[in-house]
Amino acid sequence: MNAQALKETAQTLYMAEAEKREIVRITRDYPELTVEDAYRIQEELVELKLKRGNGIIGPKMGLTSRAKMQQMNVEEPIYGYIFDDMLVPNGGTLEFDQLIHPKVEAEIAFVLGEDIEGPGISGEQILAVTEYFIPVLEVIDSRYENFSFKLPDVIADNASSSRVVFGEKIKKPDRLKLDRASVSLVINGEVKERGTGDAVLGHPANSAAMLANMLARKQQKLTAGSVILTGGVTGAVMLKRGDSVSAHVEGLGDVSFTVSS
Ligand code: OOG
Ligand code: MG
Repeated sequence: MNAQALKETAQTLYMAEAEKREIVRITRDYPELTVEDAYRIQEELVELKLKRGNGIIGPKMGLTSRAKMQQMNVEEPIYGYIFDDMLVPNGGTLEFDQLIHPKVEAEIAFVLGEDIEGPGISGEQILAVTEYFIPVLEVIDSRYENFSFKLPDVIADNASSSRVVFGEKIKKPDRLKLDRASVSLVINGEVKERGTGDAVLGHPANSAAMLANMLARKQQKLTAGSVILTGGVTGAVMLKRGDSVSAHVEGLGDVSFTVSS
């Protein structure tokens, strides 16, 4: 794809989000779109959001668990960015009318006390500099028709990022084994999805490590203080108006929101 087409595609994705409009996936017209070009589109899209005055909360990994890979039929982890205008307060309301076809998933986020620069970073190195864990509900809202995409499409679309709800920031407990921690996603009082931390690449810290290594290709690093989402532990669940949603992460606590009616 040439530079002009990359910019135009980013603009199309940007407008689809702003106007809550589904679009046809890019790979329908550009079946040869590469992962590298898809990240270039994502960078243009990030640039448009920064120009609008939005700030980055932190990077996110996606498609890091088998459940998510199978559900979306994409076999490779990806990354994107969470912006400050995506924040919904814990216990707050998600405005359904602002979104296209939102889904929710339960995740674990990390906050590092030091910058980490790949390549060659391991999960152990991430854990050694982690200051906090946060239980997270991420709302994803692919801009593509029927949430149907291929790997380059979802990368270009900032990994379907839409909204995020953070639970309380928990100072890294000494003995918590996040890979064994159970994670449940509850909607209207019913457990819809359940998993353990090891569903995310064996340990959520491995996801953050992989992100550090992926960012190194662009001479970028994980920075101290930013919130790093490690990817849905379980499959994502479609949201309906009026839903009451919560997630529980063993050892970290709860996070919740309500969908507007
Ligand atoms: C892509 C976003 C994936 C995750 O946690 O796996 C993601 C999608 O499923 O639309 O955020
Ligand atoms: Mg996610």
